[in-house]
Amino acid sequence: MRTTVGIIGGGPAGLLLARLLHTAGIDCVVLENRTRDYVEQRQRAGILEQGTVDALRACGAGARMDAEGLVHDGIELRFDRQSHRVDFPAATGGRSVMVYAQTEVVKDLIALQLAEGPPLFFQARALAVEKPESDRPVVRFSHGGREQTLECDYVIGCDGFHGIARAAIPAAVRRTYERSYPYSWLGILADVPPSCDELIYARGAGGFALHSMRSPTVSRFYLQVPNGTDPADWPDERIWDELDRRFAVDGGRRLARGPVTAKSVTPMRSHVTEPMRYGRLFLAGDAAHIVPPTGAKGLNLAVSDVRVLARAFEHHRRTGSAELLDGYSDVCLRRVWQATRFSYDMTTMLHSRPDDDAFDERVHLARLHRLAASGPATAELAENYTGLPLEEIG
Ligand code: FAS
Ligand code: PHB
Repeated sequence: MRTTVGIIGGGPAGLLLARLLHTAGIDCVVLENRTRDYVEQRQRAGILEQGTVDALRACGAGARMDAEGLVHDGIELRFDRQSHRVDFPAATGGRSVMVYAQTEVVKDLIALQLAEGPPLFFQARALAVEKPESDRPVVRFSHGGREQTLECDYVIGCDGFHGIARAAIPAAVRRTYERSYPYSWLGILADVPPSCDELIYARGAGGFALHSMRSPTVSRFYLQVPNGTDPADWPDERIWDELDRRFAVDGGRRLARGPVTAKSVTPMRSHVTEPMRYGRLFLAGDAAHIVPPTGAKGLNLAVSDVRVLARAFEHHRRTGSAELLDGYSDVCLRRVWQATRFSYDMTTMLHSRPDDDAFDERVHLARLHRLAASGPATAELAENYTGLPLEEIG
């Protein structure tokens, strides 16, 4: 098999890149290891930055998002039993975010691709990227019980943190920056209407909690838990009691309760791989970087990577110049490090470390009080949360 751009991974990065290249008339193929059902059901992100919303609309994948998504103009911060709202449009000159689950974005992109192309192969596991430094790289993959090859002009690793593409960059070239946090998130899906109109981020007694949502009838919560926590140790009653404890504010009400339909534990980590390109191999999304989800950046960073990359490929096809392709890694890494910094700040400000003492607790609360009291500090959070402008690349 042969194509111009071989894409490994059918998550948000791979699927959106395929859509953007296809609509620019650049042929590509997506190899996805899992089944369609698995990819579409995998519970992940929930918040889309304005730039992500614009990109999905522009490539014809925004109709259901606009019909079913929830536009949010702010978030609520809770700490010291107080509540503070961050008003996004007031602080950013009109930007907001969209609550529309990653599962739904993936479903919309898959439906489009199966209807209009390019080729999307499920249960097609990439085994290796060969000759990435040549002008004819090859992806060796297994599909339908057979080992096959995909000959490309370019290979894009959109295969997530546990994929194989990153390792195709020689260790002597690859630089890795990592931070593991001493806590995890217990993610909870519950069949109950949200008890709030906008997301609530809380630094409460006992640790962090987040009240998000998936629709007017389905709520999404996260609780900070110790690393290695077994979800089975958290029966519904314990979940609801701990959520009420962490969201407690003076004069507040208990949460509406309902059946928990899914729960899973995700460790918190930051990871950046530099460079995001080696020869004809490019990395995009979680294959290159991971951020703790406190800043709702993971999915949105994947989208900004592939927007930059698609623009670079389109420029190359139109002008023959590889200038934007050559600038891809540096342009993306500037944004990746800003998102990493923001996610680190949000995470350390809102979570309690096991070794935190009373002094640490007071300093974290002072950061939150300053953020709530200072217009510029609030605006800085709103700017980052709704998404920094995408760097113009020609
Ligand atoms: P993905 O991991 O989504 O997709 C990679 C794809 O490549 C997968 O479908 C995988 O099956 C496939 N693949 C892997 N190896 C392959 C191979 N050898 N051959 C072929 N295919 C292969 N972000 C947020 O903003 N908010 C959140 O709340 C949030 N929660 C998360 C919870 C979890 C458990 C995880 C893991 C991530 C979470 N994230 C969150 C981040 C997440 O949304 C990612 O940023 C987003 O999925 C990135 O998309 P991709 O880069 O496409 O990677
Ligand atoms: C989610 O709805 O899954 C979500 C929202 C905001 C975050 C993380 C996750 O910061």
